[in-house]
Amino acid sequence: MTLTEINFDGIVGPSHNYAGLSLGNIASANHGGDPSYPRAAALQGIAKMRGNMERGLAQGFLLPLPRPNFALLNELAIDDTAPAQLRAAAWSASSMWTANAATVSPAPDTADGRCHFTPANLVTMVHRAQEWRDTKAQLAIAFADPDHFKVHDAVTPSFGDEGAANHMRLCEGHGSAGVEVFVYGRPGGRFPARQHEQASRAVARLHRLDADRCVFVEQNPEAIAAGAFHNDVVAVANERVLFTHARAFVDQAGAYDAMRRAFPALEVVEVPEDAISLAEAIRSYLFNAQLLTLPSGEMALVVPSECQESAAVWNWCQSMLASNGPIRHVVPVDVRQSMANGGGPACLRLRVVADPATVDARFLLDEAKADRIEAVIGTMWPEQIDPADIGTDTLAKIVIEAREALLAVLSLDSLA
Ligand code: SUG
Repeated sequence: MTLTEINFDGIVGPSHNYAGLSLGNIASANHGGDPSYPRAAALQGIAKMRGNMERGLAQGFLLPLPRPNFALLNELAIDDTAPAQLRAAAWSASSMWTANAATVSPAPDTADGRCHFTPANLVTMVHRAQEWRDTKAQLAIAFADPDHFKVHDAVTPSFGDEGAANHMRLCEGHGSAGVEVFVYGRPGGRFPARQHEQASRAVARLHRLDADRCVFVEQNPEAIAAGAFHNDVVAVANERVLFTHARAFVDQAGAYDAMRRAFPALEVVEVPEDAISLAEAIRSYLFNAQLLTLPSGEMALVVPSECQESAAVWNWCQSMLASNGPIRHVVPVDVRQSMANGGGPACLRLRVVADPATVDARFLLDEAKADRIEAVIGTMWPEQIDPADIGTDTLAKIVIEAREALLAVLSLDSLA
């Protein structure tokens, strides 16, 4: 039994578009109404996955959800008189951001020794709230083995839950017992606080975590107001390391103390405001990075290529590499199509710790399968979607056929 971290990236769906749906997500607001390029977006995602496989890391994927979502269109009686944003909600490809698919507690952390998943209810935004049942259906196939996995329903919808985007795990190694850090926001600020404390606490109980190995910390309301709509826009953890902006939490020192009490080996890599402002951190998405342990044991930070375009951010990365810190590599990747909707490298993946042999192999990636997926994307995914295409029968047909072709190639037709 070899417990390994497997990153499950969302394959960008054929309806990927910019509808400006996420209040508090600055990139989404800035790009609402722009044309989108679903084919390029999906290929950028595959290239990121290939990069991580080349680094020797295990890679899985989750599939686009069915769009347009006719169930949502019917339930809300969405017709031509409905607001444009509501019509667009049923077409959103937002399930590509699989950091929001679920909260995952690996087997070493749970009382029953199984890896637990709770799909995120995502109730704050209608275009995301429609995701969880279809997400759960995929998780139930991918992690079907009841000896190793438990897939729950989403938590009571009245408490907003955004999944792994507001959850971090500290551990000596991925396969050893971890301390799980739940980060929530308090409502009442300029933008919605999407993660409710009681949702986090419910997930910790559902996953049967040891209370002494759970830490609950509050997001800095100033960070949410500046556009950090999820904690993973300003902080990321891997094994002993917490990489964070100095203004991520409402009580920064108190947050470190609480984490250290539960996990004394904690190493904090903190970026001060005078090196990189909160605004610049959010613009560049430096912290929405994949912090990965390479087979050599060294850590690499996979960052969006936008980080190279910010002198402050790139200079800081170079000085970090020159110092003797725990992060030894910084790897820029081009995920610009996703970034324009507020999704960086970290948003695009769900981290699972499991023995790959216990996971349904249809959800695991290798080079040959990546070739097959790329071939479907290259022929079936629309090259461009303009806002006026959303809602048309022509686009609906293309999007449905594209997804079905992908499911067929992966022998996952049961999800059709
Ligand atoms: O929920 N964007 C997503 C981005 C999610 C990023 N995920 C993490 N930080 N883990 C969101 O705000 C934009 C859709 C639009 O505007 O068309 C959107 O849903």
